[in-house]
Amino acid sequence: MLSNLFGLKNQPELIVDDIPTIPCLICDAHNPLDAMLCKECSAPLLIAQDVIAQQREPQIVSIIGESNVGKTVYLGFLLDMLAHRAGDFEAIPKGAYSVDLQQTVINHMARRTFPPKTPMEANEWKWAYYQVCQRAQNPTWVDLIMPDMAGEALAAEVATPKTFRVIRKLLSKSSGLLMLVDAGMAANGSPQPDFFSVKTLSYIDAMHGNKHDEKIESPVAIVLCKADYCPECFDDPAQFAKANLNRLWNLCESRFERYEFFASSVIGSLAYATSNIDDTVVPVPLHTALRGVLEPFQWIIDHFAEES
Ligand SMILES: Nc1nc2c(ncn2[C@@H]2O[C@H](COP(=O)(O)OP(=O)(O)O)[C@@H](O)[C@H]2O)c(=O)[nH]1
Ligand SMILES: [Mg+2]
Ligand SMILES: [Zn+2]
Repeated sequence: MLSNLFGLKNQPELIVDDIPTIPCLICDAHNPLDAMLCKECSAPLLIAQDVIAQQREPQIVSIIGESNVGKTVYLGFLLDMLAHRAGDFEAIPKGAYSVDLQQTVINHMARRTFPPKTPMEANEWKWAYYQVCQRAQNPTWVDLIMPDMAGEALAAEVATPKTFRVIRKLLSKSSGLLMLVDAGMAANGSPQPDFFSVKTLSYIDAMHGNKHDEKIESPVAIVLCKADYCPECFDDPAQFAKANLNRLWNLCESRFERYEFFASSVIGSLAYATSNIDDTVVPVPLHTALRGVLEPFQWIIDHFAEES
């Protein structure tokens, strides 16, 4: 099974021009054996070796959503919660680079600022590779590779498939998706979050190429984030989606076997100030209060478990 999945036999090394190389699990580029990150897409290479050594399939969870929806902030806090053993999870970062994203987000929020925008270039994205298990009677470890991708890159790939190869490969190899949708914008009556998420899911649907009566089985958690702007979203996220993101709700029901809506927010209270760089009004997070950050991830993990 492992060899079929990644075209690897017992040895991950491949000889290219007399030099032993290791193929990247995401983009298939050949890299020197001692490299930590892929030279093409910056994905962690350690996982290729671990997959062989530990004889288990890696579970890639991708966080997707439009630019500015809150992916970086959400992922940073999620990783930090896992590192604090929230929900009885145990999470081991594989390589110091895996801790960078979490550190950036926590440092900025401690200084009451939001982290900077994620660059569009894939080689500047921060990837996190963690081995995670929930301490139960028979704990099973899963490898989680979670890249913090730029929303613009996803939008470009969705609009013109195959322009961003890394994204396509990544999504096709993902065992679960966390799709972030801006609940605040949706509650204000903007159709943009609904259209963007419908486009993204229809891209994923087309990529799977399933027949019209076959639904997609990978779990998709739809995270209605910035729910502090519309607290009613916490009461019944699915009902909120049905009312405010109706196109998305319908597409999920028609094409996806396992999906669930969650409300999430990382903000306790916000203030507004004028930026000292360009005079625009910027939100200032006065304090963080995490709500609904772990739940979508827990749900994805539970649905992996169901599969195996
Ligand atoms: N009110 C509120 N604003 C948020 C929250 N999370 C993120 N934001 C805002 O959304 C902006 C973009 O967040 P970011 O994580 O960089 O989005 P990304 O482009 O999807 O990675 C931040 O600068 C904040 O202004 C939240 O939980 N509540
Ligand atoms: Mg980002
Ligand atoms: Zn790569």
